[in-house]
Amino acid sequence: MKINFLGLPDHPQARVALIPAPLDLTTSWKKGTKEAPFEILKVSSNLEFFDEDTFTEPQKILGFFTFPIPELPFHLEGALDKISQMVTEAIKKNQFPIVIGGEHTVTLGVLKALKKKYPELKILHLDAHCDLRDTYLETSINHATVMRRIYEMGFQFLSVGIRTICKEEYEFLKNSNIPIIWAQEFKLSPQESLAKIEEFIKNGPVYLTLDIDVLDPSIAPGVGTPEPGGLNWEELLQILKLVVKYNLIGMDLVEVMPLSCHQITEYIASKIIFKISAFLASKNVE
Ligand SMILES: [Mn+2]
Repeated sequence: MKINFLGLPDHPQARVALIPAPLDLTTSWKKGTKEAPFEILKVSSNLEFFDEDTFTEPQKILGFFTFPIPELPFHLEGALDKISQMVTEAIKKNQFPIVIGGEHTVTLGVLKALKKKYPELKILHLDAHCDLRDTYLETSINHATVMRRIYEMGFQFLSVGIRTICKEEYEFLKNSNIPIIWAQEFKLSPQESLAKIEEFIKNGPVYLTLDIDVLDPSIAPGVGTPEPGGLNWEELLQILKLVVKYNLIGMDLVEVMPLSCHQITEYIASKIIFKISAFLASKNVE
C-alpha cells in the first residue's frame, strides 16, 4: 500500500526517503506499532508545509520519496532483511533514509544495511529505556534487547533520555563504558548535556534512533510503556537541531503505538520527520 508523506506526489529527485517498517512481532505488552507507519503518514497531510524555525519548505528543497508500506514476512529475520533492502535501495540513490517503525527491532535491519557503507557509524539513541537486556521473554532479538545487539555489532552509541532500567541492565552498565545521559540529567543541565552529545557526534557519520517514548507521555501518550519524566518538545528539538549540524546520515522513528482516542502521537511523529527534514534543508541552502 502506498501513502505519501504530506500527501504529496513523490519528488522526481527526492533526497529524503521515508521507509515504512510496520514490524510488530515482539512487542510485549500491547500490540499496535504495526499501524504506526500508515497512521503517521496519513496524519502528515495535516501539517503546515512551511517550517517556522528555518523558513524553509523541505518538500521543495530536498523532496520526499515514500516507499510503499511493505507486507513484512512473519519471521523476524525475513522482516529485518526486507527493511535492510529498502534502506540499501535508498542509500544507493543518495537519499537520506528516515525509517518509520514499527517496534524498535527495525533498527537492526537498518544498521545491517548502513554498516557496509559506514563501518565507523556512531549512534545517537533517544529513548526512555536503554534496551540493553541480553534476552527478554526467552528471545534474544526483540525491542528490549535491541541496543545490546547493536553493542555486540561493535557500534559506539550514546543513549539520551533514559529514565527506567532493570537490574540486569544496571549490572551490565556498571561493567561497560556505554555513555548515558539520563532524562533527569538533561533537564537539570541541558547545556552540559547538549555539549556531551556534541562531543560524541562531532566526528564521523552519525545515525539517530529515536524511540518516541523519549518524549514525556503527556505529549506523546501513544506508546507501549508511558514512562513519566520524559523530554518535552523544545528539549527534543534542541537535540535534533544539534545532530543535523553534524554528519547525520539517516534515522529511524520507532515505537509509536496509535491510540483509538486521539492522534497526538502520530501527529508529533510526523512533525519530527518534517522538522528533521527542514533542518537538513536549511543546511542544504546555507
Ligand atoms: Mn523505549
